[in-house]
Amino acid sequence: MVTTEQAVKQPVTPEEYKSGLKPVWCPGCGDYGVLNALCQVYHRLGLKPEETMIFSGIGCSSRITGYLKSYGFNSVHGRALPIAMGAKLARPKLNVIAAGGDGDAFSIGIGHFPHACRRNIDMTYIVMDNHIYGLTKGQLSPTSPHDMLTTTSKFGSIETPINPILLAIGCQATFVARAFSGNIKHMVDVITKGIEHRGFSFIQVLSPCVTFIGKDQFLIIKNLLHYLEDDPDYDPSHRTSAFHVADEKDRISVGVIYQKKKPTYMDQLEILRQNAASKKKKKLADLVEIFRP
Ligand SMILES: Cc1ncc(C[n+]2csc(CCOP(=O)(O)OP(=O)(O)O)c2C)c(N)n1
Ligand code: SF4
Ligand SMILES: [Mg+2]
Repeated sequence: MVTTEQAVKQPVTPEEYKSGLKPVWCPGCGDYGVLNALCQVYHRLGLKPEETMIFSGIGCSSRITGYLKSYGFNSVHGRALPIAMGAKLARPKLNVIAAGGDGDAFSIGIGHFPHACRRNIDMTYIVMDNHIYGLTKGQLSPTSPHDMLTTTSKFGSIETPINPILLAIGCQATFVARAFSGNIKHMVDVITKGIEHRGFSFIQVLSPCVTFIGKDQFLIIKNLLHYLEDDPDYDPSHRTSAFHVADEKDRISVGVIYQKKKPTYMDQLEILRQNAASKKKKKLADLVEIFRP
């Protein structure tokens, strides 16, 4: 979450949030869109580079930390979340983002995801989902569609893919959204809302791999997009509707799919601290009452 004090106008332009290191992503890779969107989000929120931290694992997408001027750490495969959570606990005033790919998040790193969701630490996790392992040259990932041909599923994948949005809602994440790297303006709105959310925000960005899936991936996704903002009746606080939207087969809904107010990990930690310091115990339930919508 960003406080009003932090959101004062800053003279840092979106371009100035870039580190100057030239990305080695393939021309046309969806991850360029995410990098550009993040720079615009920081600019819009008036966050200075020294007020932000970004952590990643390993993968093409995980390289994003090196391309931003904020504090950052390109860590080991699958470990973006625990490192980001630890950093937020140590420096709660800084804005913390964890970022990476579908393999990093849902293969080797999947053990961390449910706990990050249910813990509700005030931070944002952006998964650049291209349905494949890009860096290691096109192997099957946990989000690869059933039947997809990859270097490790030459006759089609026989595994049912993980649905990251269903998983996040099921694991009690308090902000769950989807964006598409082919629409940067919309992605900027979605990531901004995620950072402004008080608690753990998860954003799945559909970010095509033009090299190992092909240029068609952009067009296929674009033709299936449905913008939740265009539906005045959609209520992101309604969990059953969110599950339904997450599980659609004939279209891809983007925007804020689910959002709920809930005390953060730090809010509850503060109550525990107060209880430990005084004999008069305050119940955690009182805090939950404050956040009930
Ligand atoms: C412990 C460990 N196991 C395996 C690897 C090899 N490896 C590097 S990146 C990667 C998968 C990357 O896929 P994804 O997270 O989807 O990122 P993308 O490249 O698609 O953006 C793998 C398996 C590694 N670096 N470390
Ligand atoms: S291999 Fe795919 S994911 Fe990696 S940089 Fe190239 S297009 Fe992007
Ligand atoms: Mg990937």
